[in-house]
Amino acid sequence: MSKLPKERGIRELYEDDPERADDLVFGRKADEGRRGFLKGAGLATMGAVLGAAIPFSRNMPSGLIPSALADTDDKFMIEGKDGLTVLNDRPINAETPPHLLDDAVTPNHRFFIRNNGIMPEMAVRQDATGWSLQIDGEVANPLHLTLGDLKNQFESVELNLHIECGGNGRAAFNPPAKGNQWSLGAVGSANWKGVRMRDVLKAAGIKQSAVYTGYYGHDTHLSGDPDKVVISRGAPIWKMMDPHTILAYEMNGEPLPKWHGFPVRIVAPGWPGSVSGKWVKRIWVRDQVHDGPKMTGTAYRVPRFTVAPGTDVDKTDLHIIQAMPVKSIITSPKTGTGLPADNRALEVRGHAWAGDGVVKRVDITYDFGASWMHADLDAPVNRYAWQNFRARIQFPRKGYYEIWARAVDDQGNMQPFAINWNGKGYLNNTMHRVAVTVPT
Ligand SMILES: Nc1nc2c(c(=O)[nH]1)N[C@H]1C(S)=C(S)[C@@H](COP(=O)(O)O)O[C@H]1N2
Ligand SMILES: [Mo]
Repeated sequence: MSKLPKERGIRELYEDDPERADDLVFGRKADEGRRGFLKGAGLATMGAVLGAAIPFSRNMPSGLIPSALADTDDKFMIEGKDGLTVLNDRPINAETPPHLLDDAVTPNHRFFIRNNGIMPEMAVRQDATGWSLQIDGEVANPLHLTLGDLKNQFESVELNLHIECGGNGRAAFNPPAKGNQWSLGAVGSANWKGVRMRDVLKAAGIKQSAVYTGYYGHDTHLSGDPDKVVISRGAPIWKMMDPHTILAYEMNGEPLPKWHGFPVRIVAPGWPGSVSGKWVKRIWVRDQVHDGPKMTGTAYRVPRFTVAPGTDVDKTDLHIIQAMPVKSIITSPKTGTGLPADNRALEVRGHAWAGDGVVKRVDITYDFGASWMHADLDAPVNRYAWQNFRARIQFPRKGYYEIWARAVDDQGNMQPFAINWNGKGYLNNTMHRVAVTVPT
């Protein structure tokens, strides 16, 4: 029986060669030109995407991406999500178009998904029976905590915290960087409820020798090899001891959705999203920098100095990304908006965030940077919440405009015009620009 290539998704497959894709997914009988049953890896992937079986898969037209997976905008449907752009379906990676990130608090159905492997069954079933969190390594009393223990033995906190994928903005790299071609929407700021990581580490009797953590999750490797770890990253102890780094079990008042790490995930706000381990089962307290998959080599590392685009940088000249840089997005208007006749007034809205820092100012221009105005910027509702901004523009005459936004953090760092290039496509915090036409 033919099988789906292990590390490619249905979408990519259908784009390359629809006939072959159909064959692989449905096992079509070449002689009859008819499909067999949807089975194997194809079925599993579709099940994961749709959250349901497809009873009449035999009758689906061949040579097309199964229509149930694609809406009119050529976007796959993901259970519990609305309007996300799917970049890959194996593993599932989906981002939110900026105009759908307009809410002050990102709702669950609009929060981006970045999976590196296959979601654990426990998350799909939303059943935490048998789940526990192990804390071991450089601790005096290793712990095994059930969800009940976490909720009962530690003080709960609810915080609005932003998470941005380290590769958000990668699509703009030139020369291009391999990996998910995120444009702007691998970011969100939700209300997370959980317990402080530091309280849990203290309860485990964290030792003087502790310098770093490493998480392990319940997700499984795309290869199907149960011994292969998908991703295991961490952060220095000082970041883990920050009161805003939490073990979350709720997202916007609901149990963590399956996509976001049910039953428990780390939220280490302001750092690459990859530090915020999902479906977490173990936290290993280390006496050295953690060396799990995606901690070493070139992963989540950038050159210590700026390099010309395309430069091959020696691994010894790379360092691990810590805080993400200052950034903003314009969530209204949607790019391409045309104002109605006889109206030249427009409200611009968006969000800004700044890694471990605070955004001090957001500037807006609608004349290609010749002049800038200060947006009205809210203080964060708590540290590490993104900050909302708005500005009122009165366009002087009809024409085509671009609105650009740039944020400045409390250290005086400002968003750049151009990408500070690195080989893996990380940390693109260039200014977001949206187009607007004023007809009269
Ligand atoms: N166990 C596990 N944790 C993980 C990942 C993963 O694949 N497996 N992806 C990481 C990456 S790269 C990012 S950007 C965030 C994305 O979180 P989200 O899917 O809830 O938006 O989760 C991180 N935590
Ligand atoms: Mo990420």
